[in-house]
Amino acid sequence: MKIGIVCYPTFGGSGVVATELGMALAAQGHQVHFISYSQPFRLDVFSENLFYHEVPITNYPLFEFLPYEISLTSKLVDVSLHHDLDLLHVHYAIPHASAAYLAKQILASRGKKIPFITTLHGTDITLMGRDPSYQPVIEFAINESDGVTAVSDSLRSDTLKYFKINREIEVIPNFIDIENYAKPSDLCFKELYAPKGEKILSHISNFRPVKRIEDIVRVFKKVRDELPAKLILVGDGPERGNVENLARQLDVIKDVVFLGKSKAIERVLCMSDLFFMTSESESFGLSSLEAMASHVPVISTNTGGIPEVNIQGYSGFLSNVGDVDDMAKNALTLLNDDELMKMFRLNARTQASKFNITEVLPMYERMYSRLTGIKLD
Ligand code: GMT
Repeated sequence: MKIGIVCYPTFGGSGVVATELGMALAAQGHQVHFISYSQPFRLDVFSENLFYHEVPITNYPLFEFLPYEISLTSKLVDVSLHHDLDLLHVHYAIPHASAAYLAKQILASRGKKIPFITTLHGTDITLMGRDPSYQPVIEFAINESDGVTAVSDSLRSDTLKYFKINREIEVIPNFIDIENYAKPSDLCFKELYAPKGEKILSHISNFRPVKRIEDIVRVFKKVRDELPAKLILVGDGPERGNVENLARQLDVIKDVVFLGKSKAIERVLCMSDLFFMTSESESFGLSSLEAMASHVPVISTNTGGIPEVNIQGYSGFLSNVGDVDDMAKNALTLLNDDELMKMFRLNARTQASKFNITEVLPMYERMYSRLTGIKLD
């Protein structure tokens, strides 16, 4: 099958999922064409089945705002025609679903029929999509998609709650390739960041306010008051300054490491004792799944789709949003009990294996086959 994948190329879960999905499809023999405004950061185009097409954005003095959606639509038309694509799969509804809808109409006028799938990831529904300046377009584009998927039951319910949806939404969860997270912990070089055997706590995100990273710093302060510990923060974004200031105010800055948009995710997780996800809203929480695959228990909030991934008292602990006392208590319960920690580490890996790519990829392939009429081998 020839599949066009549209995604954001930046440091965020939807782009990661789209990229990993495309690379896995290519490994299965499908031809995959990524279409984005810059190369997705996890995309390693070294396969005869993988292609990348950049959306050129042309400026003109009249435009105060660049018409990205038009450039994207034109690119979708161009790639679909010239590479004879069978299907478009867009990740994150804004503005990808409406661009795909328009591209489909333009292609039909040129005699090419092509279905498109929209995968909803989270803030395209729960935050941005609900904004009145986007809502009617998103609702229309979801209803006009040939297939719609949501990454958790929670996101599916939110979509039905916030929009008038007259079609089916299939839940296809996010996934990981568990083999990529299989390193034994003695190869983690933990002493680089914890030379005195300190516990390593970590977090990975795009540092948006919805992640409530300041809560992590507050929890870290409470933990570090009790035992030697380091906090490793991966990613960057609008909250970085506030997080750094708070770490200074609470006098923990010397034990907080900001790694920026590092690609060394597996290495950080490999050396971590606990992973934090303190979000106010989270449709799935891909980075906590990556942590669990690396045998790292997760201290999280209980919002959105997180409880579908992190299981209370098994792979980690869940608290109400903002309850830093409970999160610190839970973190210390695990950090102070080696036997319990050992059990949670194994449980985390077992729970993550339910989301292995071998389980999830066939769900997408079956949907592609149904919509295109192309039989799978
Ligand atoms: O806000 C983010 O974390 C980025 C955002 C995205 O679009 O990349 O993440 C959303 O999609 C991820 C992949 O499906 C999910 O794992 C995240 O939970 C979701 N973020 C939110 O719902 C806040």
